[in-house]
Amino acid sequence: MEDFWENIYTYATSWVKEAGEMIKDSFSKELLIETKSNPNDLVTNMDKDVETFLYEKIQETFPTHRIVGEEGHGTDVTSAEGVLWVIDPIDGTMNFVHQQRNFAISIGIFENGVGKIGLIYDVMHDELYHTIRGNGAYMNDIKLPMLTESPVKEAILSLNATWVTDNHRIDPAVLSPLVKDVRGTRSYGSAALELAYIAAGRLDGYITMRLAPWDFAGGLVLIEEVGGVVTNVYGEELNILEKNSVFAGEKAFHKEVLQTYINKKR
Ligand code: 2AM
Ligand code: CA
Ligand code: CA
Ligand code: CA
Repeated sequence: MEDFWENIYTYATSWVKEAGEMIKDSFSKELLIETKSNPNDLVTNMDKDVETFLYEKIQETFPTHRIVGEEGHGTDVTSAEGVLWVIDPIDGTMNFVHQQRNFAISIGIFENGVGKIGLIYDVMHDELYHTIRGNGAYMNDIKLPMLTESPVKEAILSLNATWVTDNHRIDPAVLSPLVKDVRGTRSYGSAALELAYIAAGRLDGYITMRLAPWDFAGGLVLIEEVGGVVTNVYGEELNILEKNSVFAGEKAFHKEVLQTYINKKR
């Protein structure tokens, strides 16, 4: 069984690196930028090209595997049975377009809904966060230690300012006391990188009210491998085929936040 996942992992990492090169090469060419659900929801030709590249490689090499991607592949996938790849070709497209950094390629590979491989590639820093379930998590060659307890008052929380201003997904009064009590807040604009940073111990938690499976699939496997927790914002298990709120974090921090801040206000 080990060899089975190692083989998939070896292909996946080489394709992700190759895709990273495609993205870097694209900076010298003209980028086509379009909008999706609203004027701030961007997509480029590179998002589509990278997804197609990965899709074709997986199809060719592992014809029985199923693939879900942000840019249109796998809209017919309704069950997590078998081996399922959940792909975000560029996570943080706004950063990609405006900053040419702070974006990532994210892949989570699941077997019957259980996370087996997590890959998040920070292309511009050439930092690959990777894990095969049960074998430890790494950033490039550096093994990531198990997460250590972080009380709220010493924690760094990642969240988008939207969730403590008027919005239609959560009462700002729920999260604003938490924002006041933590040591600091950050917002990087790439859910995948925010999740990778939790796995690397650089952030203690990340809260967002709406993510798609491809935003959290790779990060979920990485965080679980270092003893962290990934649920929805109310502490409930995530479904790998559905959009959800996401609350990822170090275990003690996650528990304290649910008990003291979120569940009290429900
Ligand atoms: P994306 O860049 O792949 O679209 C930005 O805060 C984070 O939220 C990114 O990880 C972004 O992923 C994700 N996101 C999810 N849905 C979004 C949407 N409708 N518009 C912009 N960003 C979205
Ligand atoms: Ca997008
Ligand atoms: Ca995304
Ligand atoms: Ca994306």
